[in-house]
Amino acid sequence: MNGKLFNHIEIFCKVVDNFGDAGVCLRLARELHRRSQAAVTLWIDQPQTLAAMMDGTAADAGVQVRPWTATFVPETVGDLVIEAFACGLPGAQLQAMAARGRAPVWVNLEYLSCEDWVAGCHGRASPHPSLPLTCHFFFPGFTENTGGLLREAGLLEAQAAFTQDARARYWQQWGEEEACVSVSLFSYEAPFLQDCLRAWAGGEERLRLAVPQGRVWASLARFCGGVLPAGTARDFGALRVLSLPFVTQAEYDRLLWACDTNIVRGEDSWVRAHWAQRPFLWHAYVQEDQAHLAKLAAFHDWYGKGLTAKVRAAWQAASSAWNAGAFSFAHWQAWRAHWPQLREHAQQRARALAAGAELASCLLDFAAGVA
Ligand code: TRH
Repeated sequence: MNGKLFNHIEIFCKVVDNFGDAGVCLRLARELHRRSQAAVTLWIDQPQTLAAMMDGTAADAGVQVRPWTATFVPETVGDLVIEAFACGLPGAQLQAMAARGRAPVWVNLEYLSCEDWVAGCHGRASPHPSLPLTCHFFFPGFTENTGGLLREAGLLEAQAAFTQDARARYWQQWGEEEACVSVSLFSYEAPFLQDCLRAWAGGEERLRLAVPQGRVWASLARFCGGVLPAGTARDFGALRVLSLPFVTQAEYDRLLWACDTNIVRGEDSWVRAHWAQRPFLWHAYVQEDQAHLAKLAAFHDWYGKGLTAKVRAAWQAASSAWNAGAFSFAHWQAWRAHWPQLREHAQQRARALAAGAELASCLLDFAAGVA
């Protein structure tokens, strides 16, 4: 469907921490605009979090980013209102939605998980206790009967066009020679890495560890003798640590495409790692009640399908160890040995996912269905 059913879409986003909430909402906003041509307003409590990720190209043209402050006053209420991650719409917005001749479609976008219960909850409705409004729960997902994954039009084609030359040019812009194994590292703190860093430095394989500035730098600083300024690199034996600045989302994708493997985290970089079609490890965002461990187990079950027992065991052991804070050089070696099979698997997975539902398109169809 995706026709022009909606003229104005509002998204409300509160940044809990880090970049994922903002990053997902930005992608969603762009893609909703691209697919529906609706004007999209993204209300966000920390617009500065978005600034570094946006590239100011036409993709952002149809998206208006507005600060969501404590003194929020509703403007023209959208005909589709998306509440990101149960952030709680302002009372004044709810009143304005209820006062509209025809109530807007109200969708709560949930966090991504592979767990079985997701399909059962996707699409459920919850009437507001006192206002004539109904909130609909929309769950992204990897499987059928969920809301799918964000994937902008042309993404896989762009990734496929990122050939050896583009890869070499990518590294040259950082003053780097191409010829070595490249690993991007965008995880949460990883103090357990000291053993690996020493082994990489003393190893035979030339390895480039490309690390965007962020939380994991706290764990590297001890080994590197401090945080390397963004844009600089230093060699430690066979290991070359390249410190990168925080770049736009599009540039971050190119980093993922340029690497042989990627260590990602949270929600959005996790999805992008799938589209990058390289072996990857996912550092799950730790939740208070340890709910992330169930998410991780469900991901292992889902992603592990189709891998041979040996490959799966090596990958899963590495993934579990990273998330348990116990990743060692032995995990690295066992996992590293299977990258060719894991790369093939990643390509198959991406193709299968791309044949399924795309989140923005699914959300528009879903909203049209309940309008
Ligand atoms: O930053 P994250 O850890 O974000 C989140 C938040 O913690 C959130 O509260 C939590 O709910 C969620 O994880 C599960 O990781 P994530 O989701 O990968 O978001 C990072 C975003 O930053 C993503 O959109 C990619 C983007 N990015 C850039 O644009 N440039 C960069 O250089 C890098 C490294 C990332």
